[in-house]
Amino acid sequence: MDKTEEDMRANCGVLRRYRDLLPITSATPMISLGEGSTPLVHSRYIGKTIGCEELYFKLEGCNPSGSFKDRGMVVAVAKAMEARSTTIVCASTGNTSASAAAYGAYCGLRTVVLVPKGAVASGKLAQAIAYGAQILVVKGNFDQALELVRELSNSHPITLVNSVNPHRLQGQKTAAFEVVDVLGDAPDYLFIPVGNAGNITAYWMGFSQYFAMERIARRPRMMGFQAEGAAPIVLGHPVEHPTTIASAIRIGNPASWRQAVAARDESGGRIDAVSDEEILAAYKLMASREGIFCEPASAASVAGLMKSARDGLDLTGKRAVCVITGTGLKEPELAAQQAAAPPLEIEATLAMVEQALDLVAMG
Ligand code: AN7
Repeated sequence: MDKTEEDMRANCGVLRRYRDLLPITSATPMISLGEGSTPLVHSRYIGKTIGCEELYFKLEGCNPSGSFKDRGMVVAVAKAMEARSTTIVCASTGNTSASAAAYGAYCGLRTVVLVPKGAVASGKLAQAIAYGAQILVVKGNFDQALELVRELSNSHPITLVNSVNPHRLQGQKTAAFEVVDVLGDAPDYLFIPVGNAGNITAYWMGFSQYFAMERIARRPRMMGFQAEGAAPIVLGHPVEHPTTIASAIRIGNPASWRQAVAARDESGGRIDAVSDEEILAAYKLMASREGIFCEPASAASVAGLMKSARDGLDLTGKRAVCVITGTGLKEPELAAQQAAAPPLEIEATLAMVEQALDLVAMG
């Protein structure tokens, strides 16, 4: 492969790191905000509680805009520039809009984002504002916003950068490459949240490509998790009014539905639902026991892992990877709301600090 060790060390971005495995031509601008090459962290707590010694978290919140979306966005935006497009558009539950706005700003493109009213985490909206995107707040849900941008991009010279743009999934598949490149092989199981179902599709593409290249001897079982109130794939029909605390995956009619079902079936995996209570419990456990502050949608994969173990999935001697799709900093209010009590306020004296900590003065 035409890939230097130096590129790997420098975190040169997804386009350079995996240029031979992506739809890149000599005319593709090799842009990068430093996306990809995210950490794969060994679990020190949750793995033990479920008898899985080799559990890893893929920290996609470490990408430049704080979610996995940057992997696909960098490819979609590079290809848009290659095609001389000057405007990009997306509908989003938040992270896609933050990512599109970041790369749009970096590349000097006009970026338009449609977000469902009152349904996007504050940090994601703040990002789109800061990066200078044109934001349209739609009086409707994500599925309606996606329908609108599909129509818009069909009738105007505007590039749609939702995951229905095939370049998005091409970029996102690189996360599967990285997992294998670090572990030296495919894991036995991949646990992942499912919203619009692009990411589970992309990981399966990535593992399948490495499998075809004989880089891995087998592919992992794909274990996808939707939120109970927004679980169309589990139910087998669209959900008109999806509800869940995990706003990122509040999606009732996933664009990559068929591909996600194929990934599940070809891999011998499952797509199941987890409740908001399970999501919140996993969200808290990840931060307090693993040191990983993720967003609730990301915790759905951890909740799904724990539910699978409770339901009898034996992970002894198995290697499992949980995809942690975005950072908890996107929605700081939620962590504050979940606190048992507000932080203690004290006078600025050592005596007060010692008293508050039940420490006896050393004299
Ligand atoms: C943190 O930003 O759909 O199944 O518009 O932000 O590929 O949709 C976000 C989805 C998981 C689900 N975790 O991934 C959007 C959007 C986080 C997310 C998902 C999303 P897909």
